[in-house]
Parts: sequence; C-alpha cells; structure tokens
Amino acid sequence: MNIILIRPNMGDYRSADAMPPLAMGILAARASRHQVRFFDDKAEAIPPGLEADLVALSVETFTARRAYQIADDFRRRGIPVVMGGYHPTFLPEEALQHADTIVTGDAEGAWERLLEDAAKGRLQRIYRGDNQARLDDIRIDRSIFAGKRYAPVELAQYGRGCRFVCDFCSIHQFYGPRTRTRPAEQLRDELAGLNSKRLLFFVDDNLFSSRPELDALLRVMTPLRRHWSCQISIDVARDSALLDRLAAAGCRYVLIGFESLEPANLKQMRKPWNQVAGEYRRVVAALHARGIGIYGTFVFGYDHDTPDTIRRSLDFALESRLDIANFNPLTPTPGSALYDRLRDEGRLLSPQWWLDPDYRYGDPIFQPRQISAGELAEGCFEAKRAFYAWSSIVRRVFDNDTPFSWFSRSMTTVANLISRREVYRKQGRSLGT
Ligand code: B12
Ligand code: SF4
Repeated sequence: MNIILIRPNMGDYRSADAMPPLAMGILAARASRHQVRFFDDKAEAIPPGLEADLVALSVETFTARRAYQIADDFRRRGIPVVMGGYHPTFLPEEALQHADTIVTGDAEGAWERLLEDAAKGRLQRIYRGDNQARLDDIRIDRSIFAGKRYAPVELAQYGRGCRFVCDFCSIHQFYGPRTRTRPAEQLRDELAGLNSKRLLFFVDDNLFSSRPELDALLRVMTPLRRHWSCQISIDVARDSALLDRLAAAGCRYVLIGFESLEPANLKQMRKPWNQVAGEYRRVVAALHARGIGIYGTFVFGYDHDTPDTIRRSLDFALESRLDIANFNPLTPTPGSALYDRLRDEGRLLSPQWWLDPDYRYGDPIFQPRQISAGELAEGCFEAKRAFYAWSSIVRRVFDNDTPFSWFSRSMTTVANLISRREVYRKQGRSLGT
C-alpha cells in the first residue's frame, strides 16, 4: 500500500519548536512492507491533492480540529483515514465522525493488524492497542524525519506512563496504573545511532518511574558521556546522592512541574507530594549547583488562585533564575479527572472547546473561583511576556554564578529565543484552518 503519515499542527501554520514525532517513526518502522511518506504539518505545508491508499493521523486535543479538516479532505476524495493518539483514544465516537477507523492506546500490534486488514480491504472501525504489553520491541524509523525543519535535538523514549495521578493530566487515564520501561541496554543500542553532539530529550512523562528503573538508566547513560534532558518528578530532589548521579550521567536539563506555590492548590490537583523535596527554591538551587538547568512549569486556575498567585509565581521564577518556564491557564482536556469535575460542576465555558471556532489558544476554558476568566488568561500571558522579556533572558542566562558549561548556556539561549517566539505566535490563534 501507499501510506501517508501526517502529524497535524494546531492550525495551518509552521511552528518554531517542532521536534520529530516519535509516534510517526514507530508507525513507519512497523509498516516497512509498504511505501510510506510522512508529512509534518508543524514543520512543512502539506501539499494539496495527495493520493494514497491509506492516510494515518496522530491526533492530540489541541490538533483535533485541524486533523478533522485534513481527514475530511482525504475522505471526500475516497481515501480512507486512520486516527490514533490521545484524542481518539479518549473520544473514539467523535473521531470516528472524521475517520474510517481509529486505534486506541499503543500502536504496537494494533497498527500491524490494521495494515493487514486494510490490505485485504477489510478495515474495522476500532483497533485497541495493548497498553500493558512489555516495551521490548520499540523500533523507530527516523529516516522519515530527514530534511525537515526540526529543533536540533534527538528524542528517545525509555518508558511510558507515570506513577502519579495529577488531576489535570491525561497520562494515567491513557496508560493505566502500570508504568513500563524498556530494557536499558536496548535503549543504549538505539542511542548509538543518534547524533551524539545534540542534546538528547527523553520524552517520558516522568523519567523517575521507580528507583530501580532510574538506576538502570543512569548506569547505561553514565559511560556514554552524552548531554540529555528529561521530564522528572520533583521528589527526585529528596536524595542529593541521586542528584549527583543524574548530573554525572549527563543530565543537563530537567522539566519539573512546580504547578503552584499554594499548598491548597497542590492538594486539589492531587499533587501534594510536590512539596516532599522541601521548598522549591532549595530544589532549584540543588539542581543549579550541579549544572542542571530547569524548565519550570506552572498552571493557574485552581480554586485558590488569585491574580496575586500568578504574580508571586512569576517572581519566584525570575528570582530563582529558572532557565525556561511556562505559565499556563489550566486546560481541561477530555480524559482527565479535571475535565469530568468541571463539566459536572457546570463550569466549562464551552464543553467541546477544541472544536469551537471561537476558541483561541490561551483563552480560559472554564469559570475559575477567585479570579475572573479574563484575568486568568491575561495574567498567564503577562507572566510569559515578562519571563521572556529580553532583559529577563539576559539576566537569567548570563548573570548568575551557576556552573553551566558553554554548551548549556548556548542551549538555554536558543531555548529562550524559541520559547519567546512561540509565546507570541501561539497566543490568540484559533484551532484548525
Ligand atoms: C514531548 C511532548 C511535547 C513536545 C513535542 C514533541 C514533538 N515531538 O514535537 C512539546 C514540548 C513541544 C509539546 C508541546 C505540547 N504538548 Co506535549 N507532550 C509531549 C509528550 C511528553 C511526549 C510525546 C511523545 O513523543 N510520546 C512518545 C510517543 C511514542 O507516544 P505517543 O505520541 O503517545 O504515540 C503512541 C500512541 O499514542 C499511539 N499513536 C499516536 N499517534 C498515533 C497515530 C496512529 C495512526 C496510530 C495507529 C497510533 C498512534 O502510538 C504511539 C506508540 O505506541 C506527551 C506525553 C506522552 N507520553 O506522549 C505530551 C502530550 C502529548 N502533550 C500534551 C500537550 C497538552 C501539549 C501542549 C498543547 C501544551 C501546551 N499547553 O502548549 C503543547 C502543544 C502540542 C501541539 N500539538 O502543538 C498532552 C496532550 C493531551 C491531549 N489530550 O491531547 C500530552 C499527552 C501531555 C499530558 N501530560 O497530558 N509536547
Ligand atoms: S507527575 Fe506529570 S506525568 Fe505524572 S501524572 Fe502528574 S503531571 Fe502527569
């Protein structure tokens, strides 16, 4: 078959922060008997009038409207469309209005069954991936990424799932209670084929899935002498010896979800454990002292938030010289406990906001309690603008006595420039075409 893989963007425009989507590389590797072409809407325009036997789209909530428009165009021309990823997994019936078939959960196994059926002209409506299967056969065909405009990073995955259940997050719902990791030696063999001069980013939701699994990874990474980054839960900072080992293994950046400075908000979002490593300032200092940069993320809109909590979080981010940061309005996506709670409380302003032609990126989606919806949207955008002001970038990146290497400082500079650009480009954009 002649198969086209597409990663849709939020709208018909190109992004400055596009990175190669591993899901597409996985699909390509498992369809090697077919002729596969890949188009990344985030990095390139999709040529009009493409012909194929099958089109497969990876769909997230923010990209659903655009994905449906792309799918409708192919289907009008009689070309069958498959959708997979988070959004179709959580809302299969909605996705099936724009797709001939969907895959829920993991691609591995389900995608091969689908391809066999498609080749025989017997596509079923739904294929269910096995989200409990062992991760010992992850294969990624990265040749499909060649020549596309991506940020200069290499992506890899050690595991799937997270041991926590934060109420705004889709991960637990998607993967279930178990976390899974690959054999670390298999990952090492994969890394050998990647550009070692580039920063490596582990896309895992929480690299600290368990102590033995993190230990196994660090044992493999240390001799490789690579620079890498990851998302990790803050409880890793409880153990200073573990932080030493992270740094020694080449970890140069961590994304940490600080989320809120208000204990009552952390409790409400089911993340009270975020305080187990002590004060946030102490955690930042401990990481910086080891040459590890921090991407801190904050979310606003929980019941104890006021305009003042946004300002205080910005002050904390600036004073502690976070290397990168994000200040997002709380976004209830389907599949999260938060979405169900706000819907049941009648607080969603537009229950299917991802399909709403009036929705704009950055808009509030629900009615907060102690801050108006407008103040929430404006406060988050203002915090992003202040954090990525030129003077703030210069102060945070260069005016500090942290033991960062030349490599780290240049990576941080590039990341700040890209983030600054994306803050202005994304804000206020409608979803879809
Ligand atoms: C890395 C990452 C990013 C990177 C982008 C990386 C890249 N390649 O471009 C950055 C930082 C830029 C980013 C941005 C955002 N992200 Co993001 N991101 C991730 C993260 C952590 C990993 C993605 C990844 O590579 N996974 C590994 C691959 C192998 O897994 P996968 O994509 O899920 O694919 C598997 C299955 O889903 C399935 N599958 C997927 N697609 C398809 C298609 C078909 C046809 C088939 C058969 C199967 C299939 O098969 C794959 C293998 O089993 C995920 C969480 C996660 N665990 O996936 C969040 C996640 C996808 N992001 C999320 C969000 C919300 C965002 C933002 C909107 C945040 C914001 N407020 O701005 C933005 C914008 C996204 C956009 N589309 O424009 C949410 C999406 C939730 C939802 N309901 O849609 C997630 C799930 C995080 C979360 N905790 O909730 N993100
Ligand atoms: S720690 Fe991160 S990945 Fe895990 S449930 Fe919370 S937000 Fe989601």
